[in-house]
Amino acid sequence: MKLSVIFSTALFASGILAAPKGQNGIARRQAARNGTSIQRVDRPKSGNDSDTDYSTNWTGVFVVPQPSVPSGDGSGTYSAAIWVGIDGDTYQNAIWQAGIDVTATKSSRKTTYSYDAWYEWYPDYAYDFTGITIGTVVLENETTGQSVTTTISSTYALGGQNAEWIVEDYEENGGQVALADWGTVTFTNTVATGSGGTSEGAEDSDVIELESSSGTILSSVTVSDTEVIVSYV
Ligand SMILES: *[C@@H]1O[C@H](CO)[C@@H](O)[C@H](O)[C@H]1NC(C)=O
Ligand SMILES: *[C@@H]1O[C@H](CO)[C@@H](O)[C@H](O)[C@H]1NC(C)=O
Ligand SMILES: *[C@@H]1O[C@H](CO)[C@@H](O)[C@H](O)[C@H]1NC(C)=O
Ligand SMILES: CC(=O)N[C@H]1CO[C@H](CO)[C@@H](O)[C@@H]1O
Repeated sequence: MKLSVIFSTALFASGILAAPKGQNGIARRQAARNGTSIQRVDRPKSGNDSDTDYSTNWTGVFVVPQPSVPSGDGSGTYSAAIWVGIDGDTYQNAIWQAGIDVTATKSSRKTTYSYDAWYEWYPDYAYDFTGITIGTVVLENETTGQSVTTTISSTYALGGQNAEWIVEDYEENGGQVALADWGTVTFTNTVATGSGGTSEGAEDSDVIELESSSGTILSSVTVSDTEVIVSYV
């Protein structure tokens, strides 16, 4: 995932803004606007700088890293903030900044990751962006301990109204696939935590059985607090 933070158009060629020492903030920002104090990263005349992106309108584009718990450290929450900004080093009356917090939360069983995007015009507080939703999925083969993690973002914020445990006769090429006998699938640890921090088990869930177009019931579902068991019948 790449996150780009755009402060203004066509002013800064790179994320590196070098302030001449000894000027006050406004003169320094004017000088920066005039292009006289920007430490520019120029397109290389020869050679191949494949690590640098060039843009006339974007600054501060970075690839969001996956944070990890420092080796040897135990359970807990570990975070870092990554941001770009204007002022705040030599000029301390205001900072205009935006970025993300990356967090790794380690428990005895697993480590989860989360990302929050925010902006702050110091001395005001930092505000979270609500328009961007970032979702992380971790799939782990518990036999081998191998896992894959993917994080994507969307401007379609989730409503947070449902948590689902599903066996589906899915669609492909415009029609439902021929349904396999899946035997019995047991979803364990069926707990969902909402934005308010309250956790709900599956016991009071709505159960939806799978029914063929001719009216045959093809599934049998039982739910408890911590399990959803879906059998083919
Ligand atoms: C910026 O440019 C304007 C007009 O080109 C000039 O009047 C001004 O003095 C410049 N400011 C600085 C800080 O260089
Ligand atoms: C630059 O280097 C990258 C990988 O090192 C290569 O894929 C790319 O083709 C090179 N581009 C040019 C213009 O040489
Ligand atoms: C999980 O790992 C085991 C052992 O290597 C393998 O047999 C199995 O196919 C893996 N399961 C999945 C869903 O990849
Ligand atoms: C609004 C605008 O011009 N956006 C462009 C900024 O630059 C990037 C890449 O350099 C383009 O992809 C955007 O279209």
